[in-house]
This record gives sequence, structure tokens and C-alpha cells, in this order.
Amino acid sequence: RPEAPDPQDFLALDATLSAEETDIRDAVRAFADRELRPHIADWFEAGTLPDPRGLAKAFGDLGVLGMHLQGHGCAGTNAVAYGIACRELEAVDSGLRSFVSVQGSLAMFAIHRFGSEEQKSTWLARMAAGEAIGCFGLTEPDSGSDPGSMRTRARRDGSDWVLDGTKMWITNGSVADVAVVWAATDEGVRGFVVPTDTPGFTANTVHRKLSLRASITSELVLEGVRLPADAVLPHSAGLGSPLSCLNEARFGIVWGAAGAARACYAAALDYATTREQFGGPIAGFQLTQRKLADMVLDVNQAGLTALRIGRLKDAGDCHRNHISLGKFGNVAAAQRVASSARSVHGANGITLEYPVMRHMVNLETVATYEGTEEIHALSIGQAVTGVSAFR
Ligand code: TGC
Ligand code: FAD
Repeated sequence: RPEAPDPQDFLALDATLSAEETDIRDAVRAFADRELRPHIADWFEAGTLPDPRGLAKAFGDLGVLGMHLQGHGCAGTNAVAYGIACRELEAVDSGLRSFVSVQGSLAMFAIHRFGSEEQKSTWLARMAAGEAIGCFGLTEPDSGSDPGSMRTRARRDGSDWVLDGTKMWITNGSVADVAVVWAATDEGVRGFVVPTDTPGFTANTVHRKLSLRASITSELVLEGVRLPADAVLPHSAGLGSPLSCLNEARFGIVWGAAGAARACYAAALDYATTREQFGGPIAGFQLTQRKLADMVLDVNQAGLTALRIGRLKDAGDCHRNHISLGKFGNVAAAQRVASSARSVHGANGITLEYPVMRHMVNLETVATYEGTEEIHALSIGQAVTGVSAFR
């Protein structure tokens, strides 16, 4: 006789993982329980990560920075294992998954894919170990969903490059050792490896955020930043180069959102079975059960979507529109679950004593960065109709 479903893994998706994937899940989950979950409410309340260098080192020791990349001190796991790590980290907080996404999927991936051997050997092993922090500067104050309109410019001066412009909303910008900066050149958009101690480079932290508070977000100002000829990522060519890095980070979000949804559902289930009103646990009310049933459905559908996209990626069959569909659907599912879980918690749900509202407000950022909900809807619309509605 089949066993009754486990409320925490209703479709038994984790039973389909390989031994290595299961080991990685257990290691990241144990790390999260030990090193992250006890502190996250305080970090969120403080509106920062108090020790980003210590955190980077701890993530490096865990082996999750650039873990799906090959060589240069990177673990070289498959995509599903990387997704599982993102899921377990975002079950704690989206800001922590962001830290790992920006380092591994954006900054390191850009150098790994488009960099010279010298750039790779200078940065990748140190970044994998968490000894150097990277950031990824694509968005600008007036250029978000439409990165092709960027104003940051790199011009040649003799054999040097000189960069001028402003990047905005850059995760880890003010603690980074190296910034991968995308700039318009006479040859189209190209990427530049910018050590953050280069004269003319400054980073200013964004304050008063109401979302992703356990994460450092910055403005990057580049004023006559002079770089040697070999600072350009030699294999970057056009807007497609930064956009292909986004596919990697968006893949992590497909999994991470499933983790945030799972955490909110688990908190709601726990609360509903212990909180009593009208002489019994609120879990006994039909309206609460409907909320929990909707949550189980969203959590498991998000998990299935992530796993399918991960398997496609490992088979080399994952198109960027698969990832758009996953980001679009899983973030919306996580938002529904977080909001409903918050309501199950009543007044307690608005505090940092419970994770639900923290996840709920974090997911506003997750729905915005790496392509807004509308941008992914339009990508899917274009994929199915063949007609672009972007402009
Ligand atoms: P479009 O003309 O469609 O494309 C220009 C060239 O790029 C190619 N391309 C892609 N290549 C790889 N992956 C993708 N996802 C790609 N999307 C497009 C395309 O084939 C074309 O190549 P070619 O050779 O023909 O020139 O460009 P468009 O200007 O119309 O824009 C398309 C659009 C809107 C989909 C794109 O610009 C977009 O994705 N906008 C959203 C911007 C965005 O997501 N920004 C994220 C910034 S980084 C961030 O948020 C980090 S958050 C921290 C964290 O992850 O935790
Ligand atoms: P806009 O592009 O101005 O969009 C505003 C609204 O208009 C949105 O609802 C959007 O969907 C809608 N819209 C725009 N165009 C269309 C259209 N054609 N059709 C219909 N609706 C449309 N960027 C980086 O480069 N690196 C980072 O590390 C990074 N980290 C971030 C961290 C945080 C906390 C946040 C909040 C953002 C971060 N970003 C980062 C920036 C992020 O990628 C952008 O905010 C995002 O791409 C949206 O751009 P925008 O905010 O300028 O919004």
C-alpha cells in the first residue's frame, strides 16, 4: 500500500533526487539551520548583513559559491544541486540566496563564460572561496527593464578603457572587491572587470528599503574610471552577453521561490495546529484548511516546475523561455503562499517573530529583479505568439 503523503513534501519530490543531490540538500539545510536561521530576523531588522565578509567565507567553505561552474576552485555540481542550494537558502531569506546568486550566477558566471584565462585565474578561485566578493552592474537609474538603453559608456583612450556612468540597485556593490560592469561601447555592450579600488569608482549603500533588508544594495558611480586594455571581458559581445548571465540567476530564483513558499507553508501549518480559537485549533476550520490546501498545491507545483527545469538544464535542453516561465510562475506562487500564510498567523504574522511577513515583503523584490513579472509575461507571450509586445 502506498504511504500517505508527507505534509512537508507532498509529492515526494525529494525522493527523486540523486544521492549527491540529497547530500547537498542536507548539508545546506544543516548550515542554514545552524548559521543563518537563528540570526536572520535580527539582520533583517538591522537592514543589513552585519558581517558580509564572514558570510562570504562561510558560503565559500560550504562550497555554494559558483558551485555549478567547472574548474578554478568551483565545485562543478549539476544544475539541480545548485537549485537545491538556492531553495534551502531562500527558505531562510531571499537576501541570502541573492548573495549566492549574485556571486556565483552573475559575477563569477560572467568571468567564467566571457573572461580571459588571466581574468579567470585572478578572480574565480578567490570568489569561490568567498575571499573576494563580486557584484554585477547592469541596471541604471533610468534603465531597468530595458537594459539596452544604458548610458554607462566605455570609450577607448589609447590602449586604455575609460568608463563613465551610474549603476543602480546593485546587490553587494558597497562590499564588493570586484564589479562586473556592463557598458555601451562603439562595438556594442561589453562587460568590464573593475576592481573596486580603481580611482573614480565609488559605491553608495541604498538605505530605507522595506524589502530584502538582509542584503546590501548599492549605487555604483563611475567617473573617469581608467582601466587597462585587458579589463574588458574579451568574449562579451552585445546585450545578449549580460542577458545570458541573467538566465543563470533566474534559474536560482525558480528554485529559491519554491523554498520561500515551502517555509511560509510550513510556518502556517505549524501555527494552525497549535493556535486555538473558539475552543479548538484554527487548523480545524474549513477556511484554514482551504488556505493550507492551496498552499500545498502551490508549493508542490513550484517544486515540480523547478525540478523539471533543472533536469532540462542538466540535459542541455533548457531554453531561456523555460526559465522565464519558472520565474514567472514560482515567484507568483510564493507570493500567494506568503500572503496567505501571513493571514493564518493573525496579528503574530506581522512581526519578525515569525518568518511569513519577512518572506512576503522580500518577494516584492524577487518579483521585480531579474526581470519583472511583466517582462517575463511578455517573454512567454512572445514565445507562444511569435509577436513581441516589448515596445
Ligand atoms: P532583445 O533584442 O530581445 O535581445 C538582445 C539580444 O539578447 C538576446 N537575448 C538573450 N540572450 C540570452 N538570454 C536571454 N534571456 C536573452 N534575452 C535576449 C537576444 O537574442 C538578442 O541577441 P542578438 O544576437 O539577436 O542581438 O533585447 P530587448 O532590448 O528587446 O530586451 C529584451 C528583454 C526585455 C527581455 C530584456 O532586456 C530583459 O530581460 N529585461 C529585464 C532586465 C533584467 O532582468 N535585469 C536584471 C538585472 S540583474 C539583477 O536584477 C540581479 S538581482 C540579484 C539576484 O539575482 O539575486
Ligand atoms: P522599470 O523597468 O522602470 O519598470 C517599472 C514598471 O514598469 C514595472 O512594473 C515593469 O514591469 C513595467 N514595465 C517596464 N517595461 C514594460 C513593458 N514593456 N511592458 C509592460 N510593463 C513594463 N540590478 C543589477 O543590475 N544588479 C543587481 O545586483 C541588482 N540587484 C537588485 C536588488 C534589489 C533589492 C532590487 C530591488 C533590484 C536589483 N536590481 C539589480 C535591479 C532590478 O533588476 C531592476 O529593478 C529590474 O530589472 C526592474 O527595473 P526598474 O526597477 O528600473 O523598473
